[in-house]
Amino acid sequence: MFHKVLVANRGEIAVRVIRACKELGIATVAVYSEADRDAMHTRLADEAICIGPAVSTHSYLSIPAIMAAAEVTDAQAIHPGYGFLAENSEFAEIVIASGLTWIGPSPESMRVMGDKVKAKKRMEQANVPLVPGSDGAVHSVEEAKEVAKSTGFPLIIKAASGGGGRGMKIVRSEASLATAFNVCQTEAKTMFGDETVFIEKFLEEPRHIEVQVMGDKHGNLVHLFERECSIQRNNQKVLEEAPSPSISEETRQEICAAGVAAASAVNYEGAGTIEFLLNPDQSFYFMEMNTRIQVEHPVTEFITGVDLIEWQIRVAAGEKLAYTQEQIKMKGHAIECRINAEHPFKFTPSPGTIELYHAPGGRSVRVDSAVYTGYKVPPHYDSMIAKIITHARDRNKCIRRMQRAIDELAIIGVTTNCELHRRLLANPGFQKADFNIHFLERWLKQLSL
Ligand code: MV4
Repeated sequence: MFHKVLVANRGEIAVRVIRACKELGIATVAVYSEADRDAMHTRLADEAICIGPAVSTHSYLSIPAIMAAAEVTDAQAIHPGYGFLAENSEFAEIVIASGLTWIGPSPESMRVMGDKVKAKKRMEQANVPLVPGSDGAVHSVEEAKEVAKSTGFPLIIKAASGGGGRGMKIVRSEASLATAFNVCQTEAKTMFGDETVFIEKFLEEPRHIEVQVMGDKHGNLVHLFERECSIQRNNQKVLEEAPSPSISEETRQEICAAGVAAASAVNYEGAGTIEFLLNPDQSFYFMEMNTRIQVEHPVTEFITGVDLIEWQIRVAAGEKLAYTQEQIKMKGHAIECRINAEHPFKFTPSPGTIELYHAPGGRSVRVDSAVYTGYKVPPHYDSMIAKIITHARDRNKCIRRMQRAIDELAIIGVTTNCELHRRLLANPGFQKADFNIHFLERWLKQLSL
């Protein structure tokens, strides 16, 4: 097992990784920007190295600065968390080439899944269901018109190097295809340095279901069931839950098996998530794979009892999974609400000093956060300041527990989106689980707040 791990991240996920390391008896190194001198991760770690100014490109995204910090502290391994460099295969290569252990999948797995055209090719070979569309990349408007003959309209043009909603264009008619295709190619070139695009039939009313997997270095790979992530706005998740209230037990078996097949096809090691689109008729299709731990991992931890960060570290150290697929059972229901320092309905960021912070407590309420009374929420990073996760025997009890927890949460000094969560949790459509990826945006439009 490692004796020292460097956490190449900040905020709540850095605190989460530091906690897991401490419980494993591993010393920790935090890296922080000048804006995070007083941040919780900086204080909790055994050692803390300032790696640069507030701006991420010169701190949390600076590979030389992070590698220098690992060297001066003699860290054996690096945990990238999520965001920043977590899915940067060059960073993973450099970590490994420097003789350290990368706490994550192989750079090869990251590269394949990071290129959505290569990923779909690999999925096709593994018989993972794909949205009908182009056979690989589409290089011209003429080719796009050919594909449109089979997909029909609406279709969606996606950047191969995109993901998470970036570099996508929905096309509803032949007349707008040429312009959309050219814009998508140009934007892809600008945003990702790669103009490769592909086309899929656009699914109008899908849900977003994702399957958690964990693989070790000995060929063992298991799933830890699915999460429902349809409650989102502009591709920003707001509330997630496990298990999904929208799928049948039969679909659960099928979609989790598809997740395992997808991960096996890239010899996946560590924690990963396969994202699917689920149609109202329960047909589902591969969307993309995230080769990192995700923000919403705690809902899976609550229903399975598995500590995913602990197992990321153990697996990276060469340990075998302690669980067979049969031994992984799900129990009850879990919900996570992302608490952001932002206006609840305008979504404008609200940085500033937290004059008072009081977290909820009680049975089966977990708060993952890096804030405290007196903490200054910096404007430089994303606005999420806490995650409240609740667990209960069934979904209705879990909703009530979350409502109680949100009511107990006290944050004075910055505006938060607690009111959005309060209204969402009380919304009949949400309570009946009658929603898909458009639910929140449609409901907010109705509220016209
Ligand atoms: C789609 C789709 C409908 N049909 N692909 C959004 C981000 C990236 N994961 C891909 N996304 C979508 N791909 C087809 N063929 C709808 C979306 C989509 C979406 C997916 C999941 C969760 C939220 C979303 C918000 C907007 C669009």
